[in-house]
Amino acid sequence: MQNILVERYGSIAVLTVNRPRALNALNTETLTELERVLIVTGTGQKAFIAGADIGEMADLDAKGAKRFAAVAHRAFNALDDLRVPTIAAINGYALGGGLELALCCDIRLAAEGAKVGQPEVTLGITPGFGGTQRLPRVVGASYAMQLVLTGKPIPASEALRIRLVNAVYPDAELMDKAMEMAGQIAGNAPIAVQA
Ligand code: DAK
Repeated sequence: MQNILVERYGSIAVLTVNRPRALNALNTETLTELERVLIVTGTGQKAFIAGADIGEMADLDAKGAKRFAAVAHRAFNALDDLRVPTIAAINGYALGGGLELALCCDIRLAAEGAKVGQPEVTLGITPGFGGTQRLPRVVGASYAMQLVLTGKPIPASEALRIRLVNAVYPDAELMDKAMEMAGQIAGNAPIAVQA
């Protein structure tokens, strides 16, 4: 596994999406590597995940697009269904498929410098990895419509205001805060937490 790094700290696992060259964009290889984790984050200061890999998508025919979406849906549903609590530590851009992946996590924490959005419409496509369903469940139909229809990303402060993220921290503190929360959860009775 090169595109996904997994580090374990006792009972906490941190999954880092690791394609800094492409701002951690999700290609088929990365989607296939997605595993079971507690904290999900991206390599570097700039991006959590900048979206599905636009370069890979550009060459897809209809069958290929269907396959690409199926790989993503399998990976994202597995994350969503995970019985282990999951925290997205949004350390930078979470756009398109990146925000959709964060939406599969139970809890979203963001760095001050992060920007989140569903810019697919600006590319002439719609969110394809579950955002049309999961986003309105979190922020309500109206804000979901705004994000999906304008395609305009919003800063972390605005994401907090509409409760898309639970908390915003200075960039350098995000991982410590995520680890602290993960530690609190991991310290609780596992069966109760799973239930
Ligand atoms: N895919 C691939 N490469 C990406 C990328 C992406 N999503 N985002 C960034 N990169 C690459 C850039 O191409 C650049 O590579 P080089 O040119 O250096 O080789 C490198 O990362 C650095 O990016 P920038 O030079 O652009 O950095 P900036 O700071 O200037 O800008 C940015 C950062 C995040 C604002 C910008 O990179 C950007 O706008 N990126 C694209 C964001 C985006 O549009 N994401 C959503 C993608 S669509 C489906 C339906 C829909 C979908 C999938 C399937 N089905 C029904 C099948 C769509 C899903 C999406 O996620």
